[in-house]
Amino acid sequence: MSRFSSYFLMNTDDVIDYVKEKLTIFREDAELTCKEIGDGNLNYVFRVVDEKHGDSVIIKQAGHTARISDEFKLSTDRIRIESNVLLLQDKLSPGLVPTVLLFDDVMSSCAMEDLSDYTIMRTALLNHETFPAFADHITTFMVNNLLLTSDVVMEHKAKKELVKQYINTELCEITEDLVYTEPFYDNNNRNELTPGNEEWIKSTIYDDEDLKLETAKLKFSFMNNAQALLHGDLHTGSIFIKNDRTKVIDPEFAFYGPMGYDVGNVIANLFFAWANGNANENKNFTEWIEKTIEEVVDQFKEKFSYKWDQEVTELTAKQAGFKEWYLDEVLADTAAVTGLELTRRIIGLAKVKDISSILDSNKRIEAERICLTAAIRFMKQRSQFTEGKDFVVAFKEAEKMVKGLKVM
Ligand code: SR1
Ligand code: MG
Repeated sequence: MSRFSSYFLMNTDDVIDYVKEKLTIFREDAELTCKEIGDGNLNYVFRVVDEKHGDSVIIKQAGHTARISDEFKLSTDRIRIESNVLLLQDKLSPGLVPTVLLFDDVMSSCAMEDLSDYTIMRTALLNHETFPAFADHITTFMVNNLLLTSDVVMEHKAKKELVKQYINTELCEITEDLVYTEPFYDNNNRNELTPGNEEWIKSTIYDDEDLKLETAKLKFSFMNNAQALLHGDLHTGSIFIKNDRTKVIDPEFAFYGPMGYDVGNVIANLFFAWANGNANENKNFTEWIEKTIEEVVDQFKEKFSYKWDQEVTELTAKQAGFKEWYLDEVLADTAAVTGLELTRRIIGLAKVKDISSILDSNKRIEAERICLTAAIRFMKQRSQFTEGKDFVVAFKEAEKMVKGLKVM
């Protein structure tokens, strides 16, 4: 009987036996080695290499708790969601996700293409590398996956079937707590404030009752607006990149939610890269980030509008003015989520290296205040962000305010 007919958490030796039993990609005389390479918050990721011929594969396995903390008890169903979403995204946006080779319901694991000739985008951005094709790739990914899974295009009963398949109770709860709730309230023990920034955050965020009203509205929109099948965690740690190629990984938080959730995550994480570049006084890099943010928003709008005209099937959505109204709503959500992500990564439990690796305390405090000052505006004034430059201008005004300069 197979060692893998009932679930257990594998170590590197188990994974070598596992790939020998489950996959046919390695040659007879392969000399397999395995390393655990995961650095995410939830799962275990193994890279298996045939040292003799150079073939390789990734095995990802879900445990019953999150890697970041045992406090999060999680269903291993997230691997089913991730595998199926990757297969679907590969059809909707070919070439922009890794190939899935196997999904194993018993071991809660999947096998996929090894992307080790790529770099995790957050790591590359921490080295201030630039990627001219990124805006084009990520906007194609988002437009295709979001628009083509929405009621604008899909037959509505088929879409509701997908909504059912991608109910993601526990991972949505993580987002509801870590993104939409905890960062705004001073009464939980998971927030971690940077020393020296506590009082400023208390008066600027925790004490802002109007802001909390807006984040309550946004939380209910996240929970109730089943607009499209989201990636659900589209930060720069979920993207593998090299000069001319981009691959989006890790859609385990996928579910039907508001489209702006994905777009806003991309924008916010580019702003984090900007904050790191700014703290390290790399103007070429920050200018590239600003240009890229503008391109992401503007190319998203342009491609969305073009694809809408090609693909729309719903009669009422063809009504003059509806597309423009719909896109404005998506952009308002995008702005709001940009603000939410900027806030939660600074105040909440799950930090980003772009900020936490700024070792000079004054520079880190300044970077956090710039991000949070802009974040408040993105959330409260979300309907005012209709073009790429609106995002960049608001962020640069926040920078000037924090640095004590007059805003024009
Ligand atoms: C407990 S998980 C913390 C964060 O890691 C994931 O990548 C998501 O962003 C989540 O919010
Ligand atoms: Mg992840």
